[in-house]
Amino acid sequence: MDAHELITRNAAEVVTEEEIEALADDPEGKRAYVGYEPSGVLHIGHMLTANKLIDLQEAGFEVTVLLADVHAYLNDKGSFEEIRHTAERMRDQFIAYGLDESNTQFVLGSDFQLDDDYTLDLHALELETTLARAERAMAEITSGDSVKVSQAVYPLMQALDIPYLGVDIAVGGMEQRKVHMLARDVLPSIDREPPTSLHTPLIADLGTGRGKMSSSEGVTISMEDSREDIESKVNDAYCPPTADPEPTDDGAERDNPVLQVFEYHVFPRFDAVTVERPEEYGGNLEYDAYDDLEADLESGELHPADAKGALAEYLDRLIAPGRQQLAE
Ligand code: IYR
Repeated sequence: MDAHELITRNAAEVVTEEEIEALADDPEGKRAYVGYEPSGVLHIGHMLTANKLIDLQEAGFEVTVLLADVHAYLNDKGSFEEIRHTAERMRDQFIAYGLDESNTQFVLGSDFQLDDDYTLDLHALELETTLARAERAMAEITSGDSVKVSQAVYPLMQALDIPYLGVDIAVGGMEQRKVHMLARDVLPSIDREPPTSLHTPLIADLGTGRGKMSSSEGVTISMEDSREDIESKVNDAYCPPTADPEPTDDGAERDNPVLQVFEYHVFPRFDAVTVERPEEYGGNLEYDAYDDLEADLESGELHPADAKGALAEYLDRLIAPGRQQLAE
C-alpha cells in the first residue's frame, strides 16, 4: 500500500484532498496528531483514531498524542488531579494497543496551553469568533442543556493546539469536523496556516446499529472488557445480513456495526481474517480483504453468528495487551 492509500484508507473525509496529496508525496518527518480528553479507559472510539495514527506511522509520519487534560477539565470531566492521573494510564494503554513508542510523542495539554503566548493567542481568537459559532462547533462533542463559557473556549483552544504542536495533520472522528472547520476559518486571522484534517467515520451502536457508538450510552467495547464481556456484547450485536440496513420504523438510520468493526478495526490490523466453522457447515473461511467478508455476509455464505464469533476473537486479540497492562 502506498503512502496516500495508507493515509486515506477508511477515512470518512479529508480536508483538503490536495493538501493530503502533497503530504503523501513526501511524508517523511511530517507530523500528525489526535487529541483525547483523558477518560477512564481506552474504548473502541479511541482505538479507531489510533488505527489511523498507526497507518500514518506506517506511511512515515511522526505522531503526537495530545492528552487534553485542560480540555477535559473545560468539559467538566472531573478535578484536574483526577484527569492528570487518568492521562498517565491512557498513555500506557495506547502503547499496549500498538502505537509505535519510538515515534509517538505524548503531550499533556497543560504542558503548553497555560503559557503566556498561547493564552494571548487564545484571547485573539476569542475576539474573532462569535459565541454561536463556537457553540455550533461543540454540538457533537458535548451534550447538556446550558452551554457554559468553558465550552466556547474549548474549540478555540483545540484550534490553537494545531499550530502550537506544529503538526501537519489534525486527525479526529467526524464529531470533531466542525472544530477543525472553525480552525481553518479563524487561524489565518492570527497569521497561522489553515490546518489539514482527516476524519474517521462514526461507528454505530453495537446493540442497535443506530446513532454512534459512545462510551457513555449503549453498548461499546473497552480495554477493560474480558473475553467473556466481548463475546457476550458481540453476540448480542445488531447484525442483519447486509451492510446497508433499512432505517427503523421511526425513520432512524441504521448501520451494521459488526461489519463496521470488521472494516475499521479488524482488517486494518490483521493481514487476514479466519472465520472458524465446523466442517459440517463448510469449514473455515479465510478473508484477506473486508469487501469479500461483506459480500459473503450479504450472499448468505457467511452466517451472522459465525461472523460474530470471528469478530469477538479478533477484538479480543486487539484488546488483550491493553487489558493485561491495566491489570498490572
Ligand atoms: N475534542 C476532543 C479532544 C481534543 C482533541 C484535539 I485534536 C485537541 O487539540 C484538543 C482536544 C474530544 O472530543 O475528545
